[in-house]
Amino acid sequence: MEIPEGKTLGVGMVGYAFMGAAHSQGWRTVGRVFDLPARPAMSAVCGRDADAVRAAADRHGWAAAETDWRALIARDDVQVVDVCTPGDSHAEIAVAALEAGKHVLCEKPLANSVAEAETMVEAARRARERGLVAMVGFNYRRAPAIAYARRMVADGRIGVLRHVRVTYLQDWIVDPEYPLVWRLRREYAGSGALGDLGSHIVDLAQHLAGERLIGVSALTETFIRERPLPAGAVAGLGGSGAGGAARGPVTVDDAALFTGRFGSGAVASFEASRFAAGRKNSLRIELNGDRGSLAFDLERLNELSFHDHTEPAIDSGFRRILVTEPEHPYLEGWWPPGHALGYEHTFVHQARDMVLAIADGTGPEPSFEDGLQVQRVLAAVEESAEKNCVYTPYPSEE
Ligand code: SOE
Repeated sequence: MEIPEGKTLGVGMVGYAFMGAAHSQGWRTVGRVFDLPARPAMSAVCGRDADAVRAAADRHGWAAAETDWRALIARDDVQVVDVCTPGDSHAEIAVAALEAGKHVLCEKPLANSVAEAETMVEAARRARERGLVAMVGFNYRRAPAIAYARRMVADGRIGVLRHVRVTYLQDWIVDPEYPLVWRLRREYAGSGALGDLGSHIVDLAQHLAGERLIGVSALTETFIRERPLPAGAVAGLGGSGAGGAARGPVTVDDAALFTGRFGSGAVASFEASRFAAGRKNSLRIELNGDRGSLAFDLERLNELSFHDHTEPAIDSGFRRILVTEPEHPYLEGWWPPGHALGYEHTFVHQARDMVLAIADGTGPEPSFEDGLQVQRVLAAVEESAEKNCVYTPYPSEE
């Protein structure tokens, strides 16, 4: 796609809550840090509440505010539509934007069902013929240490992969009186910890392994089945916002645990939970191969732990790689070595990769196709959990 006159790329964002704020940070910063073929312009943000969206526009640096996403898509100063709404509206907005000739960045998980994700992939395929880019926002791929780990695995530094072990743990709904927000309702979120956290770790596991899962076996649990309906706006994850007297059913999982198998024969284990007291946003991944191991912990996201199993055992062990050198992925634009990055920078890198994909016309990564594949894994996990194939260790009583 040709970059428009004046080398700016107008962005319009739908949704402005937590993810909208994170994406805004990315769009606002990216042109100052990286040399790009076009500088994103934050043209307009959209939300249903006129006062709230105007306030969000002012706070996050958007030039205009819209209350109808169709109007946002139709704007001449919008070439990229960034979808940061709950999952139930991803498909409708993304497909409409692609059909209107706009590039699309869509928050994860791509959709709330495989069927919706398939529709989005088909729209992206048609749009691609017109030079349009459709990318799904698995931002953790853009932590420099994860990108570097990917390179190390691809370069054979850990050899033949045997294990991937991933956990993504939060604790913002441990309190049974925490209100029934949209993330706890299937009609808005599609699933619970599984889609919200599990989608990230399925994507990361497959991205780092360089291959796809071919089978899963799962169990899910909803610990608290009824919660108070929110009495007003609820701010942030586990943030303020009281529940009222009325209660409603929680219709998603609180935790999802599953194992998986890759085509190569490597095996993986996954745990996604919102009930891990004390774990705020703890994402850990470890890969074991026949030549070594790699481990990443989001709470120490500028580091990788690397064990080289080819070294003499007497000296070997895990050592820390500080991923802050200019040669490390994404680091060329940032601070001198040792000056650490954080969560928000993954969104700056995401914006960078989106602009580069648009400019050089390459297929974006992760694509809507990748998002659909993750969606298929999530659906397989749900199906396995529903079938509940459990063997008891106790002899059955006749
Ligand atoms: C909520 O669990 C959430 O905001 C996820 O939706 C994000 O994808 C993750 O980055 C942080 O936690």
